[in-house]
Amino acid sequence: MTSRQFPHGFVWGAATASYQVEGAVTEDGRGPSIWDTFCATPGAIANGDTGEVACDQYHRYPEDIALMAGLGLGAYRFSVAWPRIQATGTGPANPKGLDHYSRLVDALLAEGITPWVTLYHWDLPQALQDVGGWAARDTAYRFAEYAALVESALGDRVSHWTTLNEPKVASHAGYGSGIHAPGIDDLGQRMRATHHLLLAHGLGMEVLRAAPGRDHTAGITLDLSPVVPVTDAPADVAAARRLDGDSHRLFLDPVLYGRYPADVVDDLGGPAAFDFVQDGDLELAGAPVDFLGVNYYRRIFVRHSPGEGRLEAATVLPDGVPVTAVDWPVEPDGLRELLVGLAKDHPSLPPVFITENGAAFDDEVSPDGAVHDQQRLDYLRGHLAALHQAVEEGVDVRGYFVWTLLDNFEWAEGFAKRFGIVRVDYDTLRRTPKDSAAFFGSVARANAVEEA
Ligand code: GBH
Repeated sequence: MTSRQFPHGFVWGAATASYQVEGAVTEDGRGPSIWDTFCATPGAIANGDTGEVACDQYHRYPEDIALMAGLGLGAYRFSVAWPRIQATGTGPANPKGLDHYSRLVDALLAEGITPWVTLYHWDLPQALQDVGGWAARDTAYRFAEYAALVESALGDRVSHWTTLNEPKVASHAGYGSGIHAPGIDDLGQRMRATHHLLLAHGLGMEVLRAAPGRDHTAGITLDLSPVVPVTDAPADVAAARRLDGDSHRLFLDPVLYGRYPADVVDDLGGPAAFDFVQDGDLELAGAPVDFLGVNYYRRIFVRHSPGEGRLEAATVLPDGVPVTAVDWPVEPDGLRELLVGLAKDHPSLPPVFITENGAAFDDEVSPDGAVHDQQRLDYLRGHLAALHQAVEEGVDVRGYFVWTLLDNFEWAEGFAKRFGIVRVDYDTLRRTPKDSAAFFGSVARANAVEEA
């Protein structure tokens, strides 16, 4: 048994997202989001599930905060639902929407839990989608106005901000494959959405920086994975480069350097295909961030596959690697590799927070009501040991948020896939901490992980 001690002040928290946990979709003046619309589309979501009730955190947040306090967590990363603040995405703030988050923030602070606010975790007001959504440049300016409303209401008590969660998923799954809201499959719209999300990030950073009398810590969260060619054949290596470029560097380079990567621009049709980029956009997108949020779930193994979409890259599962309930390989060392690689490739990398890491497994409830989720516990232990190795190798990582506090609405997968360290019974909405919750709490309290 080795004890791996994390640096003093390391942040331990749990993460959620508004549409995945809140429910109460018509309450207190909330307008519809693209996810309400998408959930009403036949066949879009497994089992026809919707976020109408979800975990009912909108009402039950005191209980969830008590759970986190009981585990000894120091931070809670949640997102604000834009359509609660502006039902149609424009105009003055809805005071009842702001009040909800203000109460949530106060209740967290009363328990000594630091709120980490994500401004956008995919629930765009439907009214903005009706005029083009993220494919329309205007949405980025609407986002900046919304960010200013949230900042002015919460910024006296909230000092940790993330502009966007995983813009890649918002653009690529929302506008490029259509498996997420708004369900569009169009490369041109996808490219515009990518750009306008990056612009929104830049404008949001500007709002947070300009807020008078505040000293915010602000950044963005990207989903990143090491992309590994299955062989060193040039065709596989090239396919891995294309996929890594399209998924990761297309976002990372604008954020870190204010430019699109040249090879990815070529893959997407050359500079002429980026005619929507205006002077100054990329400077905004690349303005310095205080931290980079990294969501890590898996390694991606790639093989060249002619005919497999534009990228001709197929994601494959290596033999013998265990997988989670959503068929993602369990690759703890991929987290170390990712972080060490980021630090090596980007000497000016800002401090990193792991803003999500976790796994879905088919948990069973024991006759006594307990949930002995040994697989999730092992997943977390392995990833935390790998994270500690990255710290030892010199990567400036300052915190870790488990995905996720509660079993919740897993987007297109509905409620069938459970990522929580706390079980939710969707009939009674009762919460039951799993064994992984006790484990994670012990790590947070000790600021250390025991490696088996
Ligand atoms: C996060 O998305 C979200 O922020 C969160 O809301 C969500 O509940 C959570 O993860 C769990 O899904 O496996 O070949 O499709 C993660 C989305 C998952 C997108 C891994 C990229 C890798 C490529 N990412 N995926 S593949």
